[in-house]
Amino acid sequence: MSQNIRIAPSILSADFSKLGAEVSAIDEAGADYIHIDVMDGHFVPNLTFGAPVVKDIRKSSKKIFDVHLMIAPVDPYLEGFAQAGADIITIHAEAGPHLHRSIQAIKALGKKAGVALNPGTPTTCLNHIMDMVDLVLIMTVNPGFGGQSFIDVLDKIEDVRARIDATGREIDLEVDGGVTPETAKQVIAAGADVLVAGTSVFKDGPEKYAENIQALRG
Ligand code: S6P
Ligand code: MG
Repeated sequence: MSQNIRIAPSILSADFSKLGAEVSAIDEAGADYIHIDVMDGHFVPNLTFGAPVVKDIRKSSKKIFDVHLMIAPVDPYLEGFAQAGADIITIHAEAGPHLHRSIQAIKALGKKAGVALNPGTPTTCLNHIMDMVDLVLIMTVNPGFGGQSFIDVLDKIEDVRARIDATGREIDLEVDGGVTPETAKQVIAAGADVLVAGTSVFKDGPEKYAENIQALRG
């Protein structure tokens, strides 16, 4: 089966002193999605930015804004990110007790809904929501920081690929964390079709972004 591989550079690894220019640069370098890591210092041990920053960088690219909310609670903030220009809003299965209701809320805002699973979270949490989601994000690091080493959950990616194929629906299988040209081959072979990458895209400066993105396409 030919996979439509998409690359989603994570702006967590960008130069925050010129974030708008960085978003434009990865857009022009061939990014398919712009992966935006929102962290609250509570659900994950790091802080990044909120909806106002997403709103401001929205004018820097027309590409899909793939917003990854590593926050808890998540429900109070969904509308703000939707209004800021998110196209996909991904929440963590571990972030609260009402995953089904949170996904309903994202869909009601007219946005695509993603669900993220940390490395230790079993795929059984997908059992009752596969007919609602547009993206499943399999974390291959424990979230919070870029530049971490890849955690091998390839069997989990294969499981989710089978679950997605069984639905007959168009659902992205996104992988996030420690994605390099080497690990990209492995996760693509396991069934992933959207690859998040920070360090391996943003290293060596803007003149290398296009080459770095291409190197991940396998
Ligand atoms: C968690 C966050 C990720 C990272 C990702 C990309 O840390 O959800 O999106 O930014 O790990 O960074 P890297 O350097 O691992 O490719
Ligand atoms: Mg992320």
